[in-house]
Amino acid sequence: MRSLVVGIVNCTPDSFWAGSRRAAAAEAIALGERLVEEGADWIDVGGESTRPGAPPVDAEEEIRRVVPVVRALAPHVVVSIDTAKAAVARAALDAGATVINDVTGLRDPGMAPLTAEARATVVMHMRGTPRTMRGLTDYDDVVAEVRDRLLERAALARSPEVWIDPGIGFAKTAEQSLLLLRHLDALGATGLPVLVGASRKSFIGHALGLPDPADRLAGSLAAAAAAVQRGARALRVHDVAATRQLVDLLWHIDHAA
Ligand code: HH2
Repeated sequence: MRSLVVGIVNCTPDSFWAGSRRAAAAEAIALGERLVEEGADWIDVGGESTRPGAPPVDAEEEIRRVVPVVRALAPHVVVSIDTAKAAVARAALDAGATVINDVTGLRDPGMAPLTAEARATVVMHMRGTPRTMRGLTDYDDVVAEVRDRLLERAALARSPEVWIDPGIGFAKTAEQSLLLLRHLDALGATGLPVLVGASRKSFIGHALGLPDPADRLAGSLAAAAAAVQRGARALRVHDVAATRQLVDLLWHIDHAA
């Protein structure tokens, strides 16, 4: 099966890559439409940055940022709402989103019941909050611990489809993010579909000596290829056109006769 390409629309003034920030709704909608033209299978709309150290955004402000964008895009493409707050997920479902993407793995007690209304839920692994997660990277066996924790959290979701995501860069050192990608097949072995978000993240910068996310496209494509070859069924990316080519060519290679 060809992996899905999930295009990122950040309705924020402070997401970690400047190129992905769209503070005005009209600009965020235009980005989403462009990513659909470039071949995105699904668009992930978020209104709160989760970069290390990011300040929290209250639910009212997050709803103000995402709802007009979800409402405009949802008639044309599958839209997920990237939020940790049940109130925001509620508003996004009402505006047409059909997938919940929760980086905290359904920590808000209101979130699990809401997943029953979504056709799919993405449960991501993280520890702590964006403010505290950099200090929470002690694991005996990061791959096994992430897998086991994801299975526990995924069991709370009520959607017909439940995805798991290792949370690249969330309470992980750069080395741990590389290890999770290297052993991604251990997540796929659970039987749940795996989504990976490695696009332009700092582990690429650490490995290649590229401090500026603007320089990390080729590294992101390498990470995407590694993920697809280890069973990832969806890639959450900023660069849809390039990732679409990558996914499609890998598919052609795998099906060459
Ligand atoms: N990464 C980010 C945000 N949401 N959701 C999932 N499921 N998996 C991820 O890896 C993931 C995610 C961070 O990337 P981005 O949205 O570009 O940055 P920011 O949080 O600064 O807006």
